[in-house]
Amino acid sequence: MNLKNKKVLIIGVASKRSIAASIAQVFSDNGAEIALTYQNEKLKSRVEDIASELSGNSIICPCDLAKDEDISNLKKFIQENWSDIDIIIHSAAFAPRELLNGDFVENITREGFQIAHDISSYSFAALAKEFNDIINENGSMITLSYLGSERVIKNYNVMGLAKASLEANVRYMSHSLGHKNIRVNGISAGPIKTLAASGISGFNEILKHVEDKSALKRNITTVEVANTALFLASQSSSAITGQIIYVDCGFNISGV
Ligand code: NAD
Ligand code: 0WE
Repeated sequence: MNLKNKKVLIIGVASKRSIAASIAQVFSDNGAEIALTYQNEKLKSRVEDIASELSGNSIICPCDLAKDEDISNLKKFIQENWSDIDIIIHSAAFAPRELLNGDFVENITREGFQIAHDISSYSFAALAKEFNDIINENGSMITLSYLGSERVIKNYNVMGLAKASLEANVRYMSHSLGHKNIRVNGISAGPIKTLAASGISGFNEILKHVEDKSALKRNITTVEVANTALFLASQSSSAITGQIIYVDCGFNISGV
C-alpha cells in the first residue's frame, strides 16, 4: 500500500515496543513522512532514536495531551514544517495506576475518572478540533481501543469506561469530519506486552487466555496492528469510517 508523500502525525511512542513505534516503521516503509511526539523529556531520547531509524525524513515535537497549549504548539509545529497533514494516529491512554487494580466501585474517584477520560478519549476529539483546518481531503484519523470498552475485564476498570467513550468519539467525529472526506476509525487490539501493560497484575493470564480461546489460538503482534492502520490510512479503505476494527485473532467473537 502506498503512502508516498503522505504526512502522518503519530502520538504515543514511548518505547520500541509501542504500537505507535510499529505504525511509524510500517508507514515510513510505505513512503510516508512521519512526525512523532513525546510526552515528556524523559521519553525524548527514546523517541529520537526511533525517529532516526525510520526510512526518509522524520520530525519530532513534545506533546503532553493533558495540556491545551501543547496541542496548539503541536499544530504550529506541523504547520511550520509541513503546512498541512494527511493522517493522525492517536495511540495514547492513561489512568492513574491505583484505579487499574482491584474492585472498580471501591477504587473509582472523580479525579481518576476525569484523568482517564481526558487523556484517553477527549484528547482524540481535541486533536480533530485543533487540526481540522489543515487536514487534507482524503485524510484519516485512527485511534487504538481495547475490548474492555464493551466487556468486563478484570482490573481494566475505569479504562473500560474511557475506551467506551473513545469508541463513541470515533462515531461522532466520523460525522463531523465526513463532509471533508476525512475518515475516522478505531482499532480494537488484542493484548500486547508494551509499557502500557507493564505492572498490570494478571496480564500474563490474559495473554494465555487469548492463546487458549481465540480463533487463531495465539496473540497478536504490533506489526499486525500497524498493517491494519496502514489499510485504514490508505485509499483501500475509502468507504470505511466510524468503525472499530478488531485485530485480536478473533477473540472477541469467541463463545464457549
Ligand atoms: P505504550 O505504553 O507504548 O503507549 C502508550 C502511550 O501513551 C505512551 O507513548 C505514552 O507516552 C502515551 N501517553 C500517556 N499519557 C499521555 C499524555 N498525557 N500525553 C501524551 N501521551 C501520553 O503502550 P501501547 O500498548 O502501545 O498503547 C498504545 C495504545 O494502544 C493505547 O491507547 C492503549 O490503550 C492501546 N491498546 C493497547 C493494548 C495492549 O495490550 N498493549 C491493547 C489494546 C489497545
Ligand atoms: O489500554 C491499556 C492500558 C492503558 C494504560 C496503562 C497504564 C499503565 C501505567 C492506562 N493507564 C496506565 N497507567 C499507568 O500508570 N491496555 C489495553 C493494556 C491493558 O491494560 C490492562 C489490561 C490490558 C489489556 C489493565 C488491566 C487488565 C487488562
